[in-house]
Order: sequence, then C-alpha cells, then structure tokens
Amino acid sequence: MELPASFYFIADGQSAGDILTRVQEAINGGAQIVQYREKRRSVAERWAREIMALCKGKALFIINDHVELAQRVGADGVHIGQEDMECRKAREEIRGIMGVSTHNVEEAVRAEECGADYIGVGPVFKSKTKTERIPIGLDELKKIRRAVSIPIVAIGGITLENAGLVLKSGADTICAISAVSGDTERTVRRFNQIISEHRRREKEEGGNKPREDTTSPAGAQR
Ligand code: TZP
Ligand code: MG
Repeated sequence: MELPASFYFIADGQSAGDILTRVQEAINGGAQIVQYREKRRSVAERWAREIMALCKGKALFIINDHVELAQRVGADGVHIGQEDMECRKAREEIRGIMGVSTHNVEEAVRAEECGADYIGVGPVFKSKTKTERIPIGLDELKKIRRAVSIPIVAIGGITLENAGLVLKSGADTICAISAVSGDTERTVRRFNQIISEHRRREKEEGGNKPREDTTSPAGAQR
C-alpha cells in the first residue's frame, strides 16, 4: 500500500494540551495520517472514538498498541512496537493497516516479511521525547531504504530544518512530536509542503531514493 503524501501526526494522550484541539489543528494543517498513542487503557476508548470522528473522511486513523481497541472502534489500523506483539501474530489479528516500529535493517526486513504495511524508523536523530534509544542516523535509514519496499515513516528529532535530508535518505514521510508541539497547524502545513516538494522533485528525477543496486529484487520492486 501507499501512505498518503502527508505528515504523520501522533496524538499522545500524555502530552500537554487538549488532545482533540491538537488533532483538529493537525488535520487543519493537512495531516492525513493520525495516530492515537495512549498508555493508559482506562481512558483510551472515549478519546479513540472522538479522535476517529475528527479524522473521518480526512485522515487515516491509527491506534498505537491496542489491537483490540482498534478493532472495536473500527480504526484504519494499528501501530505496534517491537515489544508489543510478535509481528506474524499481529498480522493475523489486525484487520487493516499494520505499522511496526523498527530500529535497524533486521527488524525492518522482518516487519516487511510479516506483512507490515509500513514501518516506523527511528529515532533518526537525538529525540527529547524518546531518550532511551540511541539515534540510528541517516546511514542506517539509507540501509533500511535499500532493504525494504514498504513505506518508511521516519521519526525522532526531526524538524522542519532536517526533514528534507531525512526524505532524501529514503523516508517516504515524516513523523515528529516535539517539532509540532507549538503551532501545530502551521508546522504540519510546512512539513507537508516539504514532503510534497520532495515527492515532486523525486518524480521529476525518476526517483532519488538511495538505491545502490537497482538490479536487486528489493531495488527492482520500487
Ligand atoms: N519513536 C522513536 S523517536 C519517537 C518515537 C515515538 C519520539 C519522537 O519524538 P520527537 O519529539 O519528534 O523527537
Ligand atoms: Mg507500542
């Protein structure tokens, strides 16, 4: 599948501010993918339904972790981490889009083999939000790009300033938390402009993804 050429917005239940206002701002800025991330199960369903209503007809609605909740409310998909669920089992259970967080080539290849529709890759750079993981850097992102054909959502320390470089290194789209925590609508709009501009240039140039060996099966599929 292809993901929309859009910034990937994470609505975190723990972050400051009214979550519905923030989702609305992101959608107003043009976000066509919204993930609801909530570690507290007790409050998740109410917000999931309300966020999903805001997304209707405008953005894909993905729920982090909670497979069963996603099925119950009818979300478009689920995003799982390496620690959440074995990915083959997850594929059997998840109807709709399955996204998997990955941090290296091995995890990325495994996620693709399991039938993931996209992978999250990161943290690409040092992230204030996710401090426990060492950044993978652009070189690892390029290696992952060469190894898999499914869409890559890059995350971790990404800003308006470095987003172009991340896209050039093989990401299909961008996700950021800190960078959009201020003026969400305006910043999401700017990210979308950067993504659209990159895709336009890529089309003109016939694809500028970092592929060394375009005769390999992975390269040939793209
Ligand atoms: N996974 C890898 S980095 C990250 C997650 C959820 C957080 C990204 O946050 P920020 O603030 O955009 O660096
Ligand atoms: Mg998780």
